[in-house]
Amino acid sequence: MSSLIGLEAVTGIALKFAIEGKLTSAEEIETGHINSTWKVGFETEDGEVRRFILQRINASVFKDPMGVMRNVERVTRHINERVMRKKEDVSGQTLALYPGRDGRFWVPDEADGIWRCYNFIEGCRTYDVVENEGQAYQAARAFGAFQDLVSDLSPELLVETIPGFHDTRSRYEHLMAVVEENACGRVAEVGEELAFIREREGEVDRVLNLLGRGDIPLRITHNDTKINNVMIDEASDEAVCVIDLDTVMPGSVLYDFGDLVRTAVSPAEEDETELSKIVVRMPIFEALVDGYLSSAGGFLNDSEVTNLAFSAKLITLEVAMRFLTDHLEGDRYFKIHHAGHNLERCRAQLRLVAELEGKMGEMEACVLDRVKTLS
Ligand code: ADP
Ligand code: GN1
Ligand code: MG
Repeated sequence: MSSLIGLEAVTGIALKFAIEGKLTSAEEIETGHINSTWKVGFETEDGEVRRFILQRINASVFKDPMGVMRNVERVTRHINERVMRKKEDVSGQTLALYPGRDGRFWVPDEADGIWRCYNFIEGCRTYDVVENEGQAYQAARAFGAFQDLVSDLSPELLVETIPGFHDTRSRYEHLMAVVEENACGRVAEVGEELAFIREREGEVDRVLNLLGRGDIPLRITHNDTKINNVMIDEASDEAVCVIDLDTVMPGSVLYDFGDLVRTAVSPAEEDETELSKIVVRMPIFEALVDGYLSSAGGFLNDSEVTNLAFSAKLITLEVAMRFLTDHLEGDRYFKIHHAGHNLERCRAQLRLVAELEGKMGEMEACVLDRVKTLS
């Protein structure tokens, strides 16, 4: 479902950014579930076409859009400085904000929305489903490298853009409260899903307890590492750049690794309705572990490593709970493309949880095996 923002409004916003040339194209990108994202093209007088991303921050998800912008400014500046100093980025493409004509990195619209402009990462695309092990390795390497790049950024400089974002216990309790309320009368149809989630209640505290005891540290993490948040070079399959930085804030690396597994390991889409298509591809899992350890292996502690496989199950359960909550609350958070979409997404995630449980022993053995080859 495309957003209600029209071409005319986007054109008006585009002209408020300090971009040289004439706007020649504007096309909405509909892969993300949260923001309104447009690809725009500008042509200079000598015929050069440059592309940009214009994005309207979803203000009902991000209650403090200015805080989000401050975080994104800090993170992109920090990464660009580090990459320049160390020449860590082989491709030369990193995410950068473009200023508005008034010098600020955001532009307001008439409905009090906040827009920003990024460089378009050229020659790349995102995938909703990973096609091969090379892509999996590359994506995991890129998210590990991202964690490394922001590891020296002071946590006090970043606001928590969505409080309790990966507080799995709160996510569980909130779902139970929403079930109790049954505001849209949809609870009767989700008995099986609720029973499945309730059976796993004990597991929602595991990473929170590890954090609470100090067994695993709070680090600056991406927090939304789904596979379509990394740009992959179309020709070489190399991961070029991590995007979607709105949730970069202190967290656990486990949620980052887990969410990448959730979105990469199965050959089926996140909203697959033919549940038998949802399976765990072990060669892809191995590639994710290898790629992640290649860039993050140097800083992870033992407890983080031991829980990598489990993290995939935990975050998949968490995301399933979030989709179900949104379905029961009347689809207010995630963009949906048809009625019942969030329930379909929830069911697909729960099937993936079951598949991950079936492979947990194998996945844990794989992590241990790969770690040994590192040392
Ligand atoms: P959302 O928060 O809604 O997921 P994203 O920031 O992930 O928004 O953007 C949605 C999609 O737009 C991405 O999956 C990607 O395909 C595309 N996109 C976003 N930023 C860029 C960029 N700088 N260059 C090229 N494509 C981008
Ligand atoms: C959203 O923004 P996007 O589409 O990359 C969501 C993630 C969920 C994901 C599920 C800010 O990610 O947390 O895991 O959908 N982002 C936010 O697909 O809530
Ligand atoms: Mg995204």
